[in-house]
Amino acid sequence: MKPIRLVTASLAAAALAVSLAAPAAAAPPAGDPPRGHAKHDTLRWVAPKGFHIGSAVAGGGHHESQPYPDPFTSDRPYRKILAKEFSSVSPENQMKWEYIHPERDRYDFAMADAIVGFAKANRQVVRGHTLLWHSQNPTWLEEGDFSATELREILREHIMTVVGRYAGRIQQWDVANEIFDDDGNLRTQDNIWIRELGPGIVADAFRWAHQADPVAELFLNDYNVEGVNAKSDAYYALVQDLLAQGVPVHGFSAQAHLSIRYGFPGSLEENLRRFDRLGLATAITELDVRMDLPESGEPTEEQLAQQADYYRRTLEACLNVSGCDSFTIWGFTDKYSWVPVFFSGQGAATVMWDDFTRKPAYRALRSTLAEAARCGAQRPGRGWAPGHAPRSASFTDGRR
Ligand code: 9MR
Repeated sequence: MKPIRLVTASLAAAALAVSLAAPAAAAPPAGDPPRGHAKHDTLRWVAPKGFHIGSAVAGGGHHESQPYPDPFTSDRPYRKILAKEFSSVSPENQMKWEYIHPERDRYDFAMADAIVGFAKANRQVVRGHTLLWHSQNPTWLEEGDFSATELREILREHIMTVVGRYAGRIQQWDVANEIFDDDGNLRTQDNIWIRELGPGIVADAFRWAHQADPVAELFLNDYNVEGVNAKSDAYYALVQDLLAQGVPVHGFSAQAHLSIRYGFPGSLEENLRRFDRLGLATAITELDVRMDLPESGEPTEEQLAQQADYYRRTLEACLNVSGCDSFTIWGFTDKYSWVPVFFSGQGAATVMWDDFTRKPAYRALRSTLAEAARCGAQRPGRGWAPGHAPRSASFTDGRR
């Protein structure tokens, strides 16, 4: 079914009229939230059937330098909200090379296993993040003195091991992350794989991942590719080249680390749509909307309203593109956000305050999801469920 076009919340009246004829809000895509929660009041509950609403799972990375214990394993209220609000989870750091493959001959799956187990218990899907990246690689890899043949085998073995371990349990993998710079040039210097092995290694990474898990949807993922620009153009060209070669690439995703300091990327929907037309899935994978904090440290009402508007417009753009059925925010609470750690003087980027109370941005997401469900905007869905082949599994030339 073609999604109902969402333009602004002011369409609520029209949506209400439609809702009289349409069935009530559909059940959550990945099963009911766990018992004991007010499930009707959550994002996953109100979302259109087949549409996955996700969050990053806080742990590793910047959290290790903060004055709190590991959020995912230590913060029970946090875990409860993660379970009840979301139908998809993404390890924020726990599947990155430095955590999952800390020594050449040793993997550490403990944290990743815990997340995949949590997702199963709470009927959530998982987005795997990430396999080929220039950042958060272990020292043994970045500073090792490997020949090209050895490096290629290291990457192949890593992908086969990690993807293979979770085969059938990961809905989408960010296979290649941030491989272009903002001018649309391949990162031939800071990405160890591309530097040492040439651009063809990207195609090989997809081939190995597909071999290790033929049902996972395999993505190219990046930031600053929300709008039509030099960087997203580079992806558009690359992906057509990969598809022409028969490489199993199934999706293109925009991270969407936005700031109200800048204008909203108004061509987001148009951009997602051009990848959709190539037969690819699209997704929003890391949305947050940061702001410059006033001296008081408290955002103004205007800032919060603008932030809510950015969240809503990002969600609407995704809902308006039929193959965009995965929408993930990069953490749901300011308590654990990466933003103040990386951007001095900025923050308040997520949809909940430190104490988990909801901001206007949370309500914007929920009402937009509910409106889409009321309008009958069910996702055509590639029917992903553990063990089920994605629509792309049957692809030969990359077209649906
Ligand atoms: O949120 C992650 C943070 O904890 C890490 O310290 C940081 C290190 O690079 O990575 C953050 O996540 C990034 C993601 O993996 C890729 N896109 C950009 C995200 C924000 O930097």
